[in-house]
Amino acid sequence: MPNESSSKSSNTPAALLALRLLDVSLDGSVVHLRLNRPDKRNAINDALIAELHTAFANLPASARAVVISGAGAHFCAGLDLSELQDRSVAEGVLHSRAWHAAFDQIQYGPVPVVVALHGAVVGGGLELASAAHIRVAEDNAFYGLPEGQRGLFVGGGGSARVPRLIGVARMTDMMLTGRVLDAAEGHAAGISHYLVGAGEGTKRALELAHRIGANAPLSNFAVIQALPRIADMGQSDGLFVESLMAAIAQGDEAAKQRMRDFLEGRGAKVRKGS
Ligand code: 1HE
Repeated sequence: MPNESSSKSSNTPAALLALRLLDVSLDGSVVHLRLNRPDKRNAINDALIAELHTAFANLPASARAVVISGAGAHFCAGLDLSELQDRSVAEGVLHSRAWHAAFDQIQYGPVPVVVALHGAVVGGGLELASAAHIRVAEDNAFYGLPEGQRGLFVGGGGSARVPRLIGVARMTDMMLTGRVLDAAEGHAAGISHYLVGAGEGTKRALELAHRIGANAPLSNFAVIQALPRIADMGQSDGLFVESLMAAIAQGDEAAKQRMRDFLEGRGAKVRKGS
């Protein structure tokens, strides 16, 4: 369960305390990062991308999971359009690569990431959400890819990650027509794993993060690092890597202890509805 008192404790690394556009709090072993530019609807400028990168490169050793949420009425309005105007083609490529580097830190960082979505989850905001491992959406969330309307293309990993959630055909429709999915449509399409009431997203995300954080760290590592890579491989290669990963995970003392716990009646049973 989440701790009653979230805090910036003395365990918070100095690099995280220095962040300005990300509000950082520790909830026990869960690090909560809140996008904190509500007056700009949490639009992602260069500074915020750099802070996301810094945050994920400097998680405390005690971290078992991360929650990302957004301050104000919207999760994220995507790319900060005010920074785009004077960029050359070469600068544009490097800008996109900086987003890739930051979001790769999220997807392939040390611990699972749960994102709490509400209001606008658009453009780069949807790209950010798709880099997380678990998505909780409030029923006021909506999803759009207005890049087509703005004369842009996705540049934050969206063309690689979003089709893996909703398929190339749905993403094509969103980008060509500007179609906006509401929370229920986004849930049915595969964007969110959990759909909750307004104002309940962060609480549910923290609960899930604590539940995830209670797993053996090596199992979580295998799920976030090995599973997506195996899914991208041919079957024969994938099965070989699966065998290696399975043997590594089950050889770990944490796994052995958990198996003993179950066999000696201390482990939780698998129950419907859990
Ligand atoms: C912004 C941005 C932004 C708001 N960049 N400043 N993203 C978009 O095309 C989405 C553009 N934004 C919107 O459609 C709306 O702002 C929202 C639906 C998100 C929210 O609407 P609302 O009525 O609550 O807020 P607002 O009045 O539109 O905006 C409040 C302020 O935030 C205002 O600034 P102000 O100085 O006049 O108060 C807006 O200009 C500012 N703001 N969104 C800059 N995006 C790696 S490639 C990724 C490519 C993309 O992400 S393209 C999609 C960009």
